[in-house]
Amino acid sequence: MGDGGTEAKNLVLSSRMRGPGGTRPIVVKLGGSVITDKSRKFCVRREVLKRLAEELAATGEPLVVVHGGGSFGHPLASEYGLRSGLRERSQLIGVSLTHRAMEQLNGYVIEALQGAGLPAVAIQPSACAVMERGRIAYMEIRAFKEFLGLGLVPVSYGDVVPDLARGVSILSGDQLVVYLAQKLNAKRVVIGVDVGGVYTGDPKVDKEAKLIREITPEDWEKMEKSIGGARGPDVTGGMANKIRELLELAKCGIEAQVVDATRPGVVKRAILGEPGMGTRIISR
Ligand code: ATP
Ligand code: IP8
Repeated sequence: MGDGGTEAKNLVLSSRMRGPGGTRPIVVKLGGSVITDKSRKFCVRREVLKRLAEELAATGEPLVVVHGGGSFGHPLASEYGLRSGLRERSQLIGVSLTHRAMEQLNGYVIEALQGAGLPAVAIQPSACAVMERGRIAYMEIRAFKEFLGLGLVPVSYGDVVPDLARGVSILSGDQLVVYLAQKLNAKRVVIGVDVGGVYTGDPKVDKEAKLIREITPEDWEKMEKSIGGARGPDVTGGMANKIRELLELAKCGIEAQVVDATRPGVVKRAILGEPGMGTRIISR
């Protein structure tokens, strides 16, 4: 252990020495379609999580991890009609249950990351974000910055959060990824899903669907109609909404790659900057 006081002081000093811009992290989303079975309520894929955690740890990069709701958050948010906000008191228990389910899934993610040797720390969006009409109006991100600077791995997730106009809203992991990537000046963003990237149609339904290698804000209008939602309950709009969010990021010059996180090694390679996998969301 050594001299705790001096060690802590040194760590703080070395994080300050990285300068005002701090560490440029890579923001990684572990999709709910990957870490849970979206066709079975509350079904976590522990083996997949373990493998992904080991991949993340092997990169040695500064990371911010965000995960989606999968079969934990979405079924409850849908059951209690939380997508369009609060209309009656009977929904309040749904807010509590949805948040609790997300905390449970987050617990599995944190455990897996710790198991792989990563110093992961959960940051609860409902305690630091406020939305207005479904968009983040304010979020306190100082803890993300400070933890990153110390070499910790902040881990956040899609959540049910206060909304100034609607009572509550569902903050998707995708909107959160984009917000954090902008505020933390991310080097890049990697989005892990359970398919090979973005296709001309849902590849689970349309066997003829072709992988789209790149999407730019200019292409999007032509493509938008064919890009569908998600399989199973999903209150945040599935693949099409993911791309809409990521295009905003591309406009700020931060590239995102949507990759198949079910294939071993792909997430690690994407984090390390290997091109040519999945779909790049970019701006020319
Ligand atoms: P979560 O929101 O729980 O985190 P996720 O982000 O991992 O989940 P989804 O929102 O479920 O993923 O989106 C991935 C799903 O989108 C795929 O399983 C696929 O079936 C579906 N999909 C629909 N249209 C397309 C498309 N054009 N290209 C690729 N996948 C598509
Ligand atoms: O799965 C949604 O986050 P997403 C979170 O990233 C909840 O869209 C609470 C359903």
